[in-house]
Amino acid sequence: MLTIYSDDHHLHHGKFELIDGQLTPCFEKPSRADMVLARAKAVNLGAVAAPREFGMAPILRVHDEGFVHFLKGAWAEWQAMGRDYDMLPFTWPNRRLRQTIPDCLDGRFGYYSFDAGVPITAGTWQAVSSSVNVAMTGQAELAKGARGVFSLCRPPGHHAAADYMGGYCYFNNAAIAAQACLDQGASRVAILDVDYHHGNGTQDIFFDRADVLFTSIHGDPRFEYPFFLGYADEKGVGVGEGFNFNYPLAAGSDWSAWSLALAAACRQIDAYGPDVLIVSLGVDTFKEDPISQFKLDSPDYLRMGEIIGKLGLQTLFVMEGGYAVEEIGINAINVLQGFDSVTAV
Ligand code: SP5
Ligand code: ZN
Repeated sequence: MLTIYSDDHHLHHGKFELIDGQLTPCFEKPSRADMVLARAKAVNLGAVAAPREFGMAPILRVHDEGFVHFLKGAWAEWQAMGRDYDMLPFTWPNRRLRQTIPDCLDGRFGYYSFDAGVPITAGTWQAVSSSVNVAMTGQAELAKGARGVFSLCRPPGHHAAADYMGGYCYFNNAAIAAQACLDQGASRVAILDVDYHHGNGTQDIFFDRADVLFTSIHGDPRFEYPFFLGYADEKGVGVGEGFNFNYPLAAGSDWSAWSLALAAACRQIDAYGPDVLIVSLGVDTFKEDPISQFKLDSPDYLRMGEIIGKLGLQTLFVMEGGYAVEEIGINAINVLQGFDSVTAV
C-alpha cells in the first residue's frame, strides 16, 4: 500500500495539555508519526510519497472561511502581542453566552475551539495545511484507481468541525478528503471512524447529509471525551437521518466487544453501497494507550484490517489518534497489512 507522508508535521509540537488537572507534555507529538513511518518502511508496506499542494480550495469546501482565516493568522497576531510561548484557548461561548465573534485574539480562539487541546505554535499552520495535503494526495491516488492508500496525517482531524478545532485536531483531514471524492463525481462516501474517541467533528460536518455515511466506534461519551457528542441516538437530521451510526462502548472493551460493533458498522456500510470508504484510523484503542480505556491488542489490528478489506471497497486510511508511541507503528501498520492481505475487490 502506498503511504503519503510529509515531514512538515514536525513543525507542530505543542508543549502542554491539561490532563487530570495538570499541565502535562502533549500526548499528540511528532514521534507518533515518525514511529508509524518507520514501521511502514520496516515491513516494506509499499512506496512512500510526498504530498502535492492543493491550496485552500478543498479546505474551504468543508471549513468556515472565518475559521480558516483565524487559524492562518493566529500565530502572527500572537507574536505581534509580544508572546512567543504556545497559544491556547481558555474561554468558550457556553450556554446563554453570546455566540458572537469577539475582536480580540483570545476571544476569537475561544469562539473557534471547543477545548484547550489545540496549541497553536509557530509551525502549526504549515503542519495542519500539509496534513490536509497528505489526505488530499491520498484521495487523488484513490481516484486514480488504487485499492487502498494510507495518508499518514499529523496533526489528526476528526474532532475538528466546520468552524471549531479541538482534541488535537485543526482541519478535518478525513472530511476534506470525503468532500473531494464527492466533488470529483462520487455519489456516496462512507466514513468509518475507529479512533477511541468519537469523531464529533466529522459527524457534525455530515450530520444533515445523505451523501456521506458516518459511523464511529468509541468510548461511551457518558464517561469519555468528547463527552458532549457520540451517543447512539444521534442518527442524523433531515435528509441525513439514517446516515449516522454511533457505537459507544464501555470502558475496558476488548476485541470481542469491539469487533461486534465493527461487524455492525460494516453491515451498514455495505448496505449503503458507497463508492469509496474513508477510515479515520486511530489506534488509541490499544490496551496500553496512556489516555484511553479499551483493551485491543496488537494482533487485533491485523483482524481489523482484514474485516475492513473484506468490504471490497476502495479505501483511504487517514491517520488520527494513538498515543502509545512505542506500539503505534505496529498497530497502525497491522491494520494496513491486514487490509492488504485481503485480495478481493
Ligand atoms: C485525535 C484524538 O485522539 N484526540 C484525542 C483528544 C483527547 N483529549 C482529551 C484527553 C483526556 C484524557 N483523559 C485521560 C485520563 C488519564 N488518566
Ligand atoms: Zn482518539
